[in-house]
Amino acid sequence: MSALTQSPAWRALQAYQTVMAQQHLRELFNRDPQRFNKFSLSFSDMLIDYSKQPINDETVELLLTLARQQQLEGWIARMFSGDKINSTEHRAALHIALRGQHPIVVDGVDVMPEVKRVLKQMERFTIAVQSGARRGYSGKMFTDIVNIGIGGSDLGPAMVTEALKPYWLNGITPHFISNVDGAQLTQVLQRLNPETTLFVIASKTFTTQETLANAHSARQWFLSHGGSEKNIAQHFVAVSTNQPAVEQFGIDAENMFVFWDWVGGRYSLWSAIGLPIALTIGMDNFYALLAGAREMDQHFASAPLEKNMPVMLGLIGIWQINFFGSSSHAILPYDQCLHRFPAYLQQLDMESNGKRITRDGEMVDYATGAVVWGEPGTNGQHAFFQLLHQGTQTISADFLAPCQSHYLIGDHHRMLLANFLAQTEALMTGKTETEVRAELEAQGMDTQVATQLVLHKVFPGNRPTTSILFKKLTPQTLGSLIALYEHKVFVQSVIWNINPFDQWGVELGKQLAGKILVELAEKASTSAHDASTCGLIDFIRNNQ
Ligand code: G6Q
Repeated sequence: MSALTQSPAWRALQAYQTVMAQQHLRELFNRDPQRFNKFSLSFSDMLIDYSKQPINDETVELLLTLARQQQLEGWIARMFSGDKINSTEHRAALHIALRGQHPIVVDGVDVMPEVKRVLKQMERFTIAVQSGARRGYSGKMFTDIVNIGIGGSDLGPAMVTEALKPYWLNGITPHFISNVDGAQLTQVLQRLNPETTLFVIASKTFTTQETLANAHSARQWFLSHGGSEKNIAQHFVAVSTNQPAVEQFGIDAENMFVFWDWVGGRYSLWSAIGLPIALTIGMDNFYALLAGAREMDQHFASAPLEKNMPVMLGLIGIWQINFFGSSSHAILPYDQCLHRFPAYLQQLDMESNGKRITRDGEMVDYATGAVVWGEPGTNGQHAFFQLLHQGTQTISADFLAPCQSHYLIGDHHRMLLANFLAQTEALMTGKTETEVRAELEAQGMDTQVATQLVLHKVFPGNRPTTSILFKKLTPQTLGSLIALYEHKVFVQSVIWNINPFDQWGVELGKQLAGKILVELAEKASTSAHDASTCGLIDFIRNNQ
């Protein structure tokens, strides 16, 4: 057994889970009128309500004891001071420096002057594009930005630009190409004019197969649709840590925006990887995004654990995953602009905490990261909410919504919020057999028919949710919201004693595909794999 599962704090939580599991959330609310006040936190214009989680004062105390036992405060301080907490890659994890203001030293060098230099470079570039000082080869202004990148070099900027659509500048439309499936590139390019299209090739390593294939094909398209070799420099820029590879691709160093090995891919939207964001919403709004994240960083680094939003969100997740056995966690934004937020968080959380070896090199004997998934409300209500309400699994869910919408149309926003509130309330209270029977009788239903139907219409309730409300989805608020989840993931990694900043599982995929790519091009059958893989390779070959 691991030190963690043997520890007094862990055991106390295990014992207390059996107490809490016997109490319905409805009873907890009936018993304690202060429940909302006690189990909600607000910060800036954001509120987190975790009172609809199966907790009480004792649970919170026990979770905080676990956090202290795992030295959470020390780990937070280590992250902020630039320690190499990404131990398997011997790197710091300093996304907080990308939005920071104070010196942070890594390997004897303060990283902040470089961070500021690149931000200024981005600022000059975005102003030049937006003002028309930098134009396409025929003299027309750029109208379309195509970001070519995958994973961390795609999901963050794609999610943020969608979320901040109300802030898009006139005349510029962003597009994102990630999949190596030529369908995506073809479908985007067929709508574009090379004279007015700017390509951003985004890759930390600049060796990722999908990104390089898409970048080469985009260049080919540019050259075969009117552009010439000498125009490439005007239309292609790169964001990377690997200058030699960028130059080898044919992009001049002066059209390159750098970032650093201490920025993890899925934590990189705050760096030059955010260039398509800045080009789409303007640098001032990009700075506001950084400021929002910085505010959350300051809160995370300084608020006491019990008043600390990322800490409490992380600990509630630990309570669900490790003590109630939840293996899945739903992210349900009641905001269409956040429609890519679940996909973004899926990478952030699952790639960070989908690990089973501890920092000490031992196999864990407890669950780590949950499966993260979700869709915007109210769409989900007409799809998978059935399972949330009446299925056999208890799924913990985060509901997110802005109090104000950017889109003032009829009564839509009030209807959206009414649904948010009704769903979180119904998931918590449920509907008892007595209530259902009374309802059916009031409708005048025959008693025998009602008896047959009654169990189907019972809702057990007691389904845990956390509500996150904010005033309006501004760049600043979005920055805080993303940083909230980044830090929540970190909190959980500390409790589990795993490194959230590496991704060896992703690296494996990158190696395997390269080998099979060669075999797919060969004529003869292969016997170099298991029978299934060889059979599949043969089937593909015979059908091409
Ligand atoms: C993120 C991961 C992964 C990475 C992509 C793209 O944290 O490392 O999603 O971002 O594999 O890698 P490149 O940016 O190096 O092309």
